[in-house]
Amino acid sequence: MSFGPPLLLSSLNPLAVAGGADIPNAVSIDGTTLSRSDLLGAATSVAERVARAERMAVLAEPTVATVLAVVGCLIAGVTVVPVPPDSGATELAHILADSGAQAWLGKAPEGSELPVVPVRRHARSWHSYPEPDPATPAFVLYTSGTTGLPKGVVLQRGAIAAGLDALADAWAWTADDVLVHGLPLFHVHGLILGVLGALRVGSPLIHTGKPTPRAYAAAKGSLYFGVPTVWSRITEDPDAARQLAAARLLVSGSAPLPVPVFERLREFTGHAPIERYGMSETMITLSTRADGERRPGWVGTPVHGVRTRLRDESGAPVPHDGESIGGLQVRGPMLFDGYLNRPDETAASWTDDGWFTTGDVAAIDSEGFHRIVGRESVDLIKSGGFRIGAGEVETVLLGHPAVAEVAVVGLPDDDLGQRVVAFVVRRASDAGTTERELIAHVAEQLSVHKRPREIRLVDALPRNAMGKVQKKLLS
Ligand code: MCA
Ligand code: AMP
Repeated sequence: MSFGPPLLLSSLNPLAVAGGADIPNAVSIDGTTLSRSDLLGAATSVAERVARAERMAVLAEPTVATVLAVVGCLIAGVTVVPVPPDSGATELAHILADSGAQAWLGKAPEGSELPVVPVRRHARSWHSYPEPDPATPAFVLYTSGTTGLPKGVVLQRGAIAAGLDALADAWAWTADDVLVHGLPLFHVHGLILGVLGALRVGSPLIHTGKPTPRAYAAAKGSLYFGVPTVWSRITEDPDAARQLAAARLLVSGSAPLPVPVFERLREFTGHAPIERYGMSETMITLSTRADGERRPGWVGTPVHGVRTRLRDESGAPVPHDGESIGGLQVRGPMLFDGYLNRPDETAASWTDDGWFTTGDVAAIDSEGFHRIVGRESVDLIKSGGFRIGAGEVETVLLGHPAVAEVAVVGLPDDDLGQRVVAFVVRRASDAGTTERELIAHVAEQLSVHKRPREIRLVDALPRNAMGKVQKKLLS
């Protein structure tokens, strides 16, 4: 049993904090700032309340309570299931049933029957917990596949530690940085990089609530995280953008950063942004480096411990010549431990010789620089950095009595990268259900970002001779 510095929370080492390594501003969120000792004391009191549990659900609003709940579980070695706070009924029921979460920690959504364990911000405990085994699952993160309901990605503590250390290396991220972002706390980006990264490295975190240009400018940090939509909106507010000139590093990820946005950011802030690539299943595997080339449209080289390769459809190697494209496969210590309760889908995502197939298509040049060309499947949509499965939205729409047929696609969008659009054929018997009603129906069942931005009512869907919908013809 080890009582060393907590693996994922090095800056919260109880001995060091008691011995003077406290800082007054470890985490600022939701209008509240916690010192390291406040955070450690309050989170350890959470740990005491959950220590005998195995898996807890956390309604991941951007609040102090969420941070304390997550940190408390990690101190106690309990697995966290972060739940999007705007989950609709179908999604919520699925996440709770599939994850086997035993209780809510902190706030619970209305109507949930699970027990609730409160998070008390002013409670304190200084109990010392042994460090759990690195193979202990830290999180089950729900993420969309091409079909069906979201899958639970199991991420172990050791994988997360390796992933965060690789980023600290690539970005020269140290305790001297002040991290700023306003991303949701139920994904790798905002939660694991954006909260645990700061607590492992020891840099203060300012969470802005929403990632607005004004809030980013006002925060005056050194290291900023954003999805491309956030960076694009910042370049549309040149006054806010100019205030980021004082930062050290601007980092973009979760979706492709359009080259014009890269160029405008450079023009207004003086910074060529760092671009990095990852997945819920792999954490971040590729990045440009603080001390290296930042090439617009390219996501850099493998981070420490990662290897990549390209394969064509028959499984044959694709040359790394910067031009040829192939399916991107990765290996590395930060990869997930499988999809919860889905051994077949887990097995299908790995090659026989142990590489994870990302589902992304890429090119690699002779220097090891990677360019992400797109996804193999049109059924995984990225909108505002959120991953949305077309099949999940289609199933919900088909559950509406007015809908006879539906095809959901991601159409190009200047602000969001892609926007969710549903092509719907209504039943002949339907008496005029509106687009708005169908959008509201999706919002009741799923998270709000999965709502189609647009419903197009059509007489028929384009199909091939086999009857399969030709999504590429929908635009
Ligand atoms: C949205 N609205 C709608 C609809 N859609 N209203 C009616 N019908 C619709 N279909 C509403 C919204 O609720 C909102 O209302 C308003 O319109 C504006 O919405 P939107 O344009 O979406 O803007 P936003 O709400 O400001 O969101 C943009 C965002 C957000 C902040 C960039 O998309 C976001 O937080 N993205 C981050 C995703 C992320 O973190 N992904 C990481 C996963 P109102 O104004 O009233 O609220 S990827 C990952 O973790 C990997 C490892 C990686 O690589 O990072
Ligand atoms: P998620 O699991 O939500 O993190 O989504 C992962 C997917 O986001 C990847 O498989 C890519 O398709 C996409 N993605 C993440 N980062 C980038 C990036 N920098 N450039 C292009 N696509 C990205």
